[in-house]
Amino acid sequence: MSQGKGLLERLERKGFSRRDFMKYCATLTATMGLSSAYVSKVAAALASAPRPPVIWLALAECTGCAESTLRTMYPWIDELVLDIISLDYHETIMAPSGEAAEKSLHDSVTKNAGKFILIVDGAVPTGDDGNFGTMAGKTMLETVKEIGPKAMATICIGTCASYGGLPAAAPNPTQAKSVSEVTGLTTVNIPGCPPNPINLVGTVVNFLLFGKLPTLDDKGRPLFAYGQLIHDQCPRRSHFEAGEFVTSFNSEEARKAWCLYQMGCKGPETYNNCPTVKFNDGTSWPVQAGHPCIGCSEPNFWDKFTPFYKSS
Ligand code: FSX
Repeated sequence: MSQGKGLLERLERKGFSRRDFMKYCATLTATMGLSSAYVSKVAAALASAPRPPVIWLALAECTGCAESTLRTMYPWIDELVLDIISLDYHETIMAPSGEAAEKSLHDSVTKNAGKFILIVDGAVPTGDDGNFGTMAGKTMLETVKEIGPKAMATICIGTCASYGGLPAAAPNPTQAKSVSEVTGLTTVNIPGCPPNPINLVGTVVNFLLFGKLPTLDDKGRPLFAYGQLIHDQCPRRSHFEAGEFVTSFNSEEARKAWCLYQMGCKGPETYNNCPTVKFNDGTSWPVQAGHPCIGCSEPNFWDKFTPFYKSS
């Protein structure tokens, strides 16, 4: 797909300025935990670094991960995401279909064996020998087990691929599992239901800048994004410490200011950078909008955190 020469020129042709681009680079640099001295290096990596070939498999999921990655508030960000990688296969957005799509997949795997990044969204159904999920006449289970070991690295986008997520919720009729469980591979996990696309971009840019994937926590998550609890970064935290809790959303004042812990907020158990990065180009995030965190980026989401509106 996109072969990535002259990113800035293409963005400018679409009406997006260098200033927009540098603003995004500054946000990305801060998100990656790098000092502002790296902003120009991040910009250079985005604009000109060689693009790693990427194969993106969509398994059992709701497509929210692709939506959150590709349908951002400013359309040039999806261009950016698609431009920093050489996306050889993504069945939802690629032009070829049927046998031609399948050929693209296998041609890329053969040509780039050991050199491509595999991105997976969605869990892997394993019940009935994997027959709950098939693509091109093969089960998702067969496909991910065949392609995963040939990749240089595997990045799981979303909680489903990372830990099983919603498809693995009880009673888990398809026996859905995470990518690492079925392949035995160590995966880089970017959980969230959906995840924030800037954390994917940060992971790939870390690779472009430093030639390696970012440092991970013990659940496979990049520390730059998942190193702190939501609660520890939450602007409502002072109200938690003062014991001022919202028990119902019955006033605008309560919705805006008070701690949502007694409404079931899972911020004290959930690691993610939502409070600082936010969604929709930094516009807002669930707790800012008055909704408790539901712990969507943690292992065992959904079962562990339901019922959502009850404090644990
Ligand atoms: Fe899961 Fe993603 Fe939630 Fe949906 O691909 S993390 S159900 S937003 O789409 O996998």
